[in-house]
Amino acid sequence: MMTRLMKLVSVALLITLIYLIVIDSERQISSAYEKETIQAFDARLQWWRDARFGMFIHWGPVSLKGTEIGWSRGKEIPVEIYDNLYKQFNPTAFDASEWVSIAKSAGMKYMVLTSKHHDGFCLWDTKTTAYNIMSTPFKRDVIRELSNACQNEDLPFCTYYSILDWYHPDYNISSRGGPGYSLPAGTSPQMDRYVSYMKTHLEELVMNYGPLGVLWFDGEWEEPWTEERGRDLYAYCRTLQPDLIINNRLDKKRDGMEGTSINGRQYIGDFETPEQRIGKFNTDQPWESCITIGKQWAWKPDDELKSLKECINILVNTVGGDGNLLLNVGPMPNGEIEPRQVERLKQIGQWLGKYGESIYGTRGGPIEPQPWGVTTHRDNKVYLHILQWPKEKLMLDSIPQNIVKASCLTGGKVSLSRTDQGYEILVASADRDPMDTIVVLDMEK
Ligand code: JFZ
Repeated sequence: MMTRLMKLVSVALLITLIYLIVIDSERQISSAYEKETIQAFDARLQWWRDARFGMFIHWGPVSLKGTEIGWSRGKEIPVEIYDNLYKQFNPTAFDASEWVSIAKSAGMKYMVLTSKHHDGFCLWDTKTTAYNIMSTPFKRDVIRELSNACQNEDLPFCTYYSILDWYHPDYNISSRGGPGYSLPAGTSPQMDRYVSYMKTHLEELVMNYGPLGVLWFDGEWEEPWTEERGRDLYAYCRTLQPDLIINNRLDKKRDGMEGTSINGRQYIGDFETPEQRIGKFNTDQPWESCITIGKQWAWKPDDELKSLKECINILVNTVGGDGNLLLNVGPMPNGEIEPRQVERLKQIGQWLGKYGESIYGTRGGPIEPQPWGVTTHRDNKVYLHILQWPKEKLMLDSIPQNIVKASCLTGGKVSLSRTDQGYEILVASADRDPMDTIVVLDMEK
């Protein structure tokens, strides 16, 4: 006969089991907003995953110096000089619709602009601080103009926001400061007060300039930021706009520049953020690599640009790994994007104009990245992006279905033969594209 204790224990076990099954079908993080079914999560991220390619923009008064945004404060540029650059910031050639049309000509499907970087300067008309664009000789609300231009052109407008703020006296880094940091005399930092300052910013950005596509947080790694604060801020932002997409940089668990989360699915935020590198193949967790077109995030005179081939290589390898690419440009102090960069972006856009069907709306795989290249797929089509032809034959041994037809998107003929080891693919050397030979396979299903 079962004792009462045994009954109690088995009921408890049953409840735990039911709980595990129910909870397991949700993205398990914590607050009400984070408990979302996988279906709802996928639906919310769909436009962004389909987009695959966006423009990142790092801009501010620091472009006057041509040094790195945020990081050069107190390093290459003394704090007193850095913090007064805004008084000369007058980018009269800024034209929001021009930036939008440059992004479009590059084939980019969304735009992420720094509204506030680590230096604390606000690119919009905020009521919270005078340290903003309206105090410059320019006196035009850049975020307003750009969000309007994006809306007019159906390009989702998104914004980057730095949690850490080396300018604001309430941001508590008395323990280990940023570059050149010293607390202003007589101030006593107060993190709770700083968080409400941030929340006002986010409310302004979402409610006055939204709906936003993505809120791209950064600067979570310093001591004053905690996981609890991250969780609270995530819920706060989703309350402002329920379908907002938020990156993983308000959690404390980011694994450095890899940008992945130490606990897999258990992180606050919707996607992972590898930085200056292509993320690893991952079809479970959404991810986005952010990579500069040159070497610096903010504008640098004569910065060394990536070649067209490098850019295409990065884009293709990213999408083949099932990620998005956020390619960064840093506009000049006069408000224009540098012509060399515009030229490169147009070349990327021309390539996408011809071969975009193998990128947009696809997912990475089914074959994981190989020494010869990567694969993408949509419906019953698989795209082989052959970046580096193997010396011998190109063998596909892990294609799960029968191939009905093979053609070459980049021109020329494909010969396909079936052997005991799998399918063999051949494109004559004259028909190979040095940038990327794209073979389209029509699959049975
Ligand atoms: C961060 C920013 O610091 C950088 O300026 C840029 O905005 C990028 C997209 O994101 O990059 C980092 C963050 C942390 C470190 C290095 C670069 N770090 O801790 O070494």
